[in-house]
Amino acid sequence: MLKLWGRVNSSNVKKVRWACAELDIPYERIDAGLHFGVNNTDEYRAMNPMGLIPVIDDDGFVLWESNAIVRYLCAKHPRAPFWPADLRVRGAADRWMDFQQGTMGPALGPPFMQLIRSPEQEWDLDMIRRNIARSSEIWQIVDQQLGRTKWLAGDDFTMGDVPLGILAYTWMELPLGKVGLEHCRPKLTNVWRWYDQLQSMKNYRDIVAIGLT
Ligand SMILES: N[C@@H](CCC(=O)N[C@@H](CS)C(=O)NCC(=O)O)C(=O)O
Repeated sequence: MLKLWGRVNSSNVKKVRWACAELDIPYERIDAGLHFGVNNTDEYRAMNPMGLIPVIDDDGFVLWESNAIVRYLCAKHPRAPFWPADLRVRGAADRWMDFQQGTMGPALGPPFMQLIRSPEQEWDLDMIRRNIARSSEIWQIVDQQLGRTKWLAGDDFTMGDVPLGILAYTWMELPLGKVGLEHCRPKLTNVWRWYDQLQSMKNYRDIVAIGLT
């Protein structure tokens, strides 16, 4: 059976769990990361030299990098429309996955790490302000896309909605009021509509919307 290492509250582990749920892939999960440890052992680093979660072991094939794992699982257990059969739709889905890793994640990750994972006395307010303002701008790009299409890659829910769908939960739940930045989270019509669509999905509620801490 597929093995997955990673704690359930990690946004990158959520991607893999959500994909497994959409594709009906059974798996065994081993808690790892933060207070669970495991990811700093030599054994774990032999699987993933980055020492990060998630990692999967599929019958001896070890893979890390969450978006690569989602694509691997989709290709192995193809199910449209989640893994789009049309290459152009798949390309669009890929684009939004990469956009999460390369653009939204680097903006939203640092303030998340401070506001959720660090004590208040360690907060760097200038960095938080800068990164939240940048995240807000990036959500406007997502909003423009969602003004044109129901889901990020087109008419259907696909793997392309997974990485940003998870960060949408982070964005909506981040306690911006605590640092006087609530105004940086304007009610973007299309993002909010898409977020409602996500919230209406059982897998999203069970796997993603389970709290940030
Ligand atoms: N680019 C990597 C990033 C992985 C990553 O940063 N994982 C975080 C959790 S979301 C981690 O391992 N943090 C250390 C820990 O939990 O101990 C991926 O997408 O898989």
